[in-house]
Amino acid sequence: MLCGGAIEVRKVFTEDTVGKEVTVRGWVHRVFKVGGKVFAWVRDPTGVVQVVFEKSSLPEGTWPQVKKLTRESSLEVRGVVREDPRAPGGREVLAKTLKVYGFSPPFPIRGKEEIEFLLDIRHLWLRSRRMTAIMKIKHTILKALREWLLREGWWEVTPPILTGSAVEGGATLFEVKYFDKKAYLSQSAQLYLEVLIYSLGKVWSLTPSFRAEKSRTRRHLSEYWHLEIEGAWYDMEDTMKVAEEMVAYAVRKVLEERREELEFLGRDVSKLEPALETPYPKITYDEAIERLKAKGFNIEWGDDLGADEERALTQDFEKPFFVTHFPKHIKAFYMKPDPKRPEVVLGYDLLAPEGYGEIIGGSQREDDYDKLLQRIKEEGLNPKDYEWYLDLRKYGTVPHSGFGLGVERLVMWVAGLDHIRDATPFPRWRGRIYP
Ligand code: NSS
Repeated sequence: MLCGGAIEVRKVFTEDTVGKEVTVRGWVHRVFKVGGKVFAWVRDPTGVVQVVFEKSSLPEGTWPQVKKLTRESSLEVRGVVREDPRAPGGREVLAKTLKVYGFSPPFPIRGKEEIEFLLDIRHLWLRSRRMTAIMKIKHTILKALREWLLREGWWEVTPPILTGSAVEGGATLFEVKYFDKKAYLSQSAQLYLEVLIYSLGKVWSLTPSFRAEKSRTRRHLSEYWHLEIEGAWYDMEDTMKVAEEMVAYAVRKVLEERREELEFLGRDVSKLEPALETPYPKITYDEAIERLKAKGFNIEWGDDLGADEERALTQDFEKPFFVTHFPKHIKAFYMKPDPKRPEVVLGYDLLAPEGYGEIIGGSQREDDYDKLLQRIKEEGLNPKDYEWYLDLRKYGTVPHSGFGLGVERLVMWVAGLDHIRDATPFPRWRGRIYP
């Protein structure tokens, strides 16, 4: 039961309501007149039910209101549930009373609108069944990731968003005025999580991360939700296990709890099933380059893998897979070089299949003071800015590893979206910050 005695629309169908009186509340999804009757499909967060209005069943004075009902009018209806095979879901509500909360002028979305227009009226487009389905899938993914981490004993912590230093390189930093100083919006909580492992051991956080990406692509936002973990005593392989188990668990939960939404979106769920089974395949960067050359790519050892290269690699796998041991010079300063092969790092990306590509980036961290200092200098960073970070290697250093997962990237793949913008209600990218 909802507040005020109403029931969720879904329950009209799932509970023993036939012949009984119920109250439902929501918004008019469609309204049409047939014969002397008015039919309204009423939508709430749980579903859509057909409500039938007949003048003779309603109190005096209600009929003029019924005739004024438009799409997106908000209302509460009390009525009797009856079976009718012509109604969606096989049941409908014959209205006995109507309370309108707000009529709606003609709704600007009628279907077939251009994407730019839909983005301009995002605040209204978010009522669509498509966006609702995606937001529910995102909810279930976030819940599952949390559940997994809490079950496995990881501490949730709250790193800052305003920061004094770059994690992932200066090129994509958003600068903000911080009183009379400069500060930056966080690109990653990693450095703070590294601090916290010295007291808590295994930590995670879910925060917005900001990247001033210059180009507009289908998989980059300038603000996204970043789930990051960091574990003391964890080596690279240990965190890869965390990554695959967590992702497999999230996919399982979505398949269990959000099948209806996946189907509504037209997602081929058989494509997700292989991801339930771990471990995920692993290839090295060297092997990735060989595979790409064999596919006709003009690429050399040392080049970074872009979206096209990643997409090509995903053709070889039906589940997420890791690419490991990237060349040191294309990765961040904090990654630990492989002691057996110092030109590559103990770092990895997890790529989602079906062309989606990177959803996770992680590594073992450099835990030696002198080597880290040298890397900071090589990258042209100011060691003064990283003094506190270097201290972690001075006061009882410990081997440790972690990763960051782009929540919208994961949603994009699981829900089968063409563009990352729909994986978040209010997308931001270069040139767009509305609403
Ligand atoms: O740059 S990452 O690859 N890695 C880090 O930020 C590490 N400091 C994380 C860590 O080890 N704690 O970003 C991690 C993930 C990446 O795999 C994507 O899934 C996602 O963050 N990501 C993005 N999602 C959406 N939009 C943009 N621009 C974006 N950039 C990264």
